[in-house]
Amino acid sequence: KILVIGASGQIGVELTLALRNIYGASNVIAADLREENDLLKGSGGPYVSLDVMNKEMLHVLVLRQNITQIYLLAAILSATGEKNPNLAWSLNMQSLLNVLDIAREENIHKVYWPSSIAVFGPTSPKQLCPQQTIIEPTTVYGISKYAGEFWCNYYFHRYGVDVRSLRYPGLISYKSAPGGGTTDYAVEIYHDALDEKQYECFLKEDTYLPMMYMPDAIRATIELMEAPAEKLSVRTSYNLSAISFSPKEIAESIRKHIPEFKMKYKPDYRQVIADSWPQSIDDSVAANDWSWKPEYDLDRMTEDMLKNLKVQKAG
Ligand code: VAH
Repeated sequence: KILVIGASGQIGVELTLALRNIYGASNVIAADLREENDLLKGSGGPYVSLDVMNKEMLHVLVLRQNITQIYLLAAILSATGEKNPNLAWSLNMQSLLNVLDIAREENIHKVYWPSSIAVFGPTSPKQLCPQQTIIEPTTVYGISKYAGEFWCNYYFHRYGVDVRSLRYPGLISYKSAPGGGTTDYAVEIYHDALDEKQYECFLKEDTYLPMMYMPDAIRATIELMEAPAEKLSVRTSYNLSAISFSPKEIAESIRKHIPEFKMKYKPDYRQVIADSWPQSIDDSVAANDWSWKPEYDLDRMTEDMLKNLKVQKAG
């Protein structure tokens, strides 16, 4: 059985739905502290209330439900993390340590845990940032993700826990709302384009960031988890890349569908976070090790986002 922790979050909803399509709804247990997301209800699989910080409760759940794979998606993201540094550090780190230790004790076959391009800091190369380079994170979220990568590497090499990880770019989705990230503007903008035909952006118009459409991110996750272990040369976390764009460019992409769409810019505290990250990522190691290749570019994503959001908003 597969356990998805953080199943009601932006990635969790989509990953749970994808895993249920592959392995059968009853074999994928969705767990979260929050109440069950409506889309998950519709997919018909089991849902449990779980606080991942309660290690004993998690351990009992793993034993009772015969869990063989764990996807840990619970985390506090970059923007929220800067408002609650201690909570972000303790949740992001302790949840991972709880899962890794239980995986070691119970011989869980596979563990997935996402990292982020947020591990990179101002001293990392801005263009085509490599898999291995100077990495000095300046957000609590980035610090916790980078530290977590080393714990994954440690548990793999010391205890043989098959834990795998991807450094996701900013993820854009319509099925689930993002939660407290610096890249959330790229989701909000589509909703406002349809609802208001205008958007007030909290980043400057030329702020380039590495981004990815959720279907690509979900496929990358499944492909990594299904790759033969011997092909994986990275046990910290793989760079992953798809598209890089600025608020100005995504606005232009939207205008191909909504010509009267207007943008306003009101940068806030998230500008400093965005400026500390690379503008584009080199993911050639993922391409070499497990044949990673993105499928969505900006215009294809915009077309799909607007089409699906229109249907959703029509109710
Ligand atoms: C965030 N969406 O903004 C996340 C992601 C690269 C950004 O890690 O914090």
